Amino acid sequence: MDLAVMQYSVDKIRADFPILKQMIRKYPLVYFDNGATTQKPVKVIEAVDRYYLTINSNIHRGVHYLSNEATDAFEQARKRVATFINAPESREVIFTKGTTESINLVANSLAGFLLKEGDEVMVTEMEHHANIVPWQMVCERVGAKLKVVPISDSGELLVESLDSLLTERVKIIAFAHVSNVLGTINPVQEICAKAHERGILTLVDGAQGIAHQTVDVQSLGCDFYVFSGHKMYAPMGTGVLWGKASLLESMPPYQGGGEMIDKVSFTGTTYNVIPYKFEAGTPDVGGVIGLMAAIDYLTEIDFGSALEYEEGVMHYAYESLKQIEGLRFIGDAKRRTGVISFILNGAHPYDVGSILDHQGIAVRTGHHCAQPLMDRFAIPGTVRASFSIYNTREEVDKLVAGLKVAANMLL
Ligand code: C6P
Repeated sequence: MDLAVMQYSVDKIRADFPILKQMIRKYPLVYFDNGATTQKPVKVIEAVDRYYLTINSNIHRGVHYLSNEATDAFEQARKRVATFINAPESREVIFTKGTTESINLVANSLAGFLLKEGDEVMVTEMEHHANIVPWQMVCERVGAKLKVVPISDSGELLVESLDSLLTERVKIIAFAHVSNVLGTINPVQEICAKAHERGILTLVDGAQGIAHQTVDVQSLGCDFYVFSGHKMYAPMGTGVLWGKASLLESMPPYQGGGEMIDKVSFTGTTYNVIPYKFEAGTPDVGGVIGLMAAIDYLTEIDFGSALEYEEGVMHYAYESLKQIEGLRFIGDAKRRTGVISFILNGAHPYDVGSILDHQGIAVRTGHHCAQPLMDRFAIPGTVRASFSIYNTREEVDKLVAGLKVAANMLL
């Protein structure tokens, strides 16, 4: 362990997240639902507050002082995101409402540009609905087919199956960086290389990757990388689509409206340059400024050390949960991060989650918006503990004790 990680003070980090000090049902809050959304540090909340208290104004439109200040801050945020994910150019960063909107944007835009009848779109068995349904919808519209990459019992993609699955009909493969149920880290570079050898586009759903990995879109080698701000300590309603400039430039817009146009007349409209072509209407300016503050916060605390610390807590949880009789992990990939899913044999995940909630412990239960994955394992759902840079080993001990209470009551 290097010095920076040894010096990582989780108490100091926790003090930045006042929500964690709460008592829930007379117990100190234990928050293990970070995969759904992370809590926000004071610096992010203050940045959003400051925006509304001092420079709230619409952007790219005004000549007045406030509008210029807000525009500058918004465009500064775009640069900050570009640096955070090592994008070659900040105009490749498009602000959206979140991962879901980013995927819908790419799917719908490609439907008017690349996808034709008889083509295929490839997703995987471990995808979130947000990376299945938009593709299904556009496939239906253009007469293309959705194909699925299978996974193993341990929850790893059968990457070798790509050699036969990636035929010349496949136009894009869209897959998760990290599974929101299994925690599996997919071999992004290898998949992208296989796809690109065959001229196939790649979209990486980084919703669960962005807060648990340092992301470098150039070294990952994908064409599109999408994520949500709210899963990386930023406000809800913020998200990013990163795409290669050459692709974004050739793609048609997704939504029409203000800001995305160059010239409008009743006989026709020409479109703005990227990124604005894909940012129709007034964006969540305050939220995007909050996203910039989240990136600044992660940089300040040394994100790399924070991630190493978090991995330690997750591994401790994995080893501790193993000791619980009747607990079965769903997903046992060699490379994993962020989440641990399990079932307590015979008990419904919802009942387990409710008993934990009565002890102040927040986990997520259910299908996690991944019903095809639940079908793959023939289960109705799982209990999922998802981790963050502010969780502690003491909290893991509480989770284990809470699960023992649940097991006593339910089994
Ligand atoms: N998963 C969870 O697992 P939005 O709602 O647009 O911010 O993110 C959608 C999404 C897309 N892909 C993956 C891999 C995801 O995990 C998610 C969101 C949350 O708890 C909510 S279902």
